[in-house]
Amino acid sequence: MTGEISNDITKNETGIVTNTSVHKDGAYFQKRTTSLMSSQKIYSPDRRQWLRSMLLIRCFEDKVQQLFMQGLIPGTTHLCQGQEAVSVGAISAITSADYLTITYRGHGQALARGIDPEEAFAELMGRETGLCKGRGGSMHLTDFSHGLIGAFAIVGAGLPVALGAAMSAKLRGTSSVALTFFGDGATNIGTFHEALNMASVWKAPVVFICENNLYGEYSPIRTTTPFDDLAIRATAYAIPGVTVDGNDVDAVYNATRTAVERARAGEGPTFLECKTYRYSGHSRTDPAKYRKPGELEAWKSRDPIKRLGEALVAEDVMSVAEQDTMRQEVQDLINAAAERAAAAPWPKREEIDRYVYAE
Ligand SMILES: Cc1ncc(C[n+]2csc(CCOP(=O)(O)OP(=O)(O)O)c2C)c(N)n1
Ligand SMILES: [Mg+2]
Repeated sequence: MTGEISNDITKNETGIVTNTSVHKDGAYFQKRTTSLMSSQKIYSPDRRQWLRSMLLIRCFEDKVQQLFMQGLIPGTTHLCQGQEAVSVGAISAITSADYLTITYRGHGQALARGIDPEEAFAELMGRETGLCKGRGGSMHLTDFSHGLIGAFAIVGAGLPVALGAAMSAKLRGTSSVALTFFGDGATNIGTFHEALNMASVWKAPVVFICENNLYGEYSPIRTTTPFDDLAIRATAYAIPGVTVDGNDVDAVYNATRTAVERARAGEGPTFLECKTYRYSGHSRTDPAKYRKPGELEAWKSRDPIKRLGEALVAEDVMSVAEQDTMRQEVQDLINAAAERAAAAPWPKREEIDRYVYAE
């Protein structure tokens, strides 16, 4: 396990890779994948919409950076630029009746779930019109009406909450599932292991989605974790562990779709590892000097937006000119949303602790 850090994976025709060291003959999950993938067409995913959604997240975070530098966003921010395909691909595979938990790096998932960018900006700027009335900020984008039941700054804290939502859905006899997003670093936290164990024993309808971006704060994964492919950890809990190219939105969608169908069919959880990379440092104060020379550039050449854009051109789904128009439309929308949010009122001083606890 020495040498370059790499997230190279080999893709089969479904875009999914099983962890060969776990499933030597590829039998278990490959088999399931093949049989479940056939129903995929029913959903006819709108890949133009995926492109728009990824562009929206990218532009939103460019604007977040600007607003932060202007002193309009208090605290800090954790950007997900480079990781957009995980949010968009996975969330496209669930319905409005499903649940999700996210982390402090959660702008992408919140927007992919349909949160209004203006409400998100207002939340980051601490305004009364924000998603959580400005009391939560960047790390806590939560909206029960979208099934977004929590954004957690405590590493690993979202997994047991998603498991609880999944078990509640199961016990109530609904077909809802829960997705929980977390980072590679979270797989070294106790709650990760407790949640996978319990979910397996109870066959909970939950999908554990790890965004393996190779770093936990300032530490490369090699210095904290004894192997590269985190999907191997699923074997300890007798659930499928699947590794996908997290910069390939089609692959993320397909893998999540399969895992969600498995969960809805009562067959229990899946652990999905999405190999990806964050372009920025851990948070606003991190210049990311610990990266290897050329690493960022190598990942940018596999940019998820660029890749989908090129695929849509190659497949005659969308021209470059149409994509330019879409980018401009998204940019205008983001500029207008940020402007309106910046003009929104602050919470009243005497109400500053309102909404923090249940009333
Ligand atoms: C329980 C806990 N321990 C430590 C921290 C400090 N901390 C914040 S983010 C982070 C790194 C997490 O890395 P990863 O799970 O890979 O997520 P990423 O930031 O890469 O998305 C750490 C250690 C924390 N918030 N919670
Ligand atoms: Mg990480």
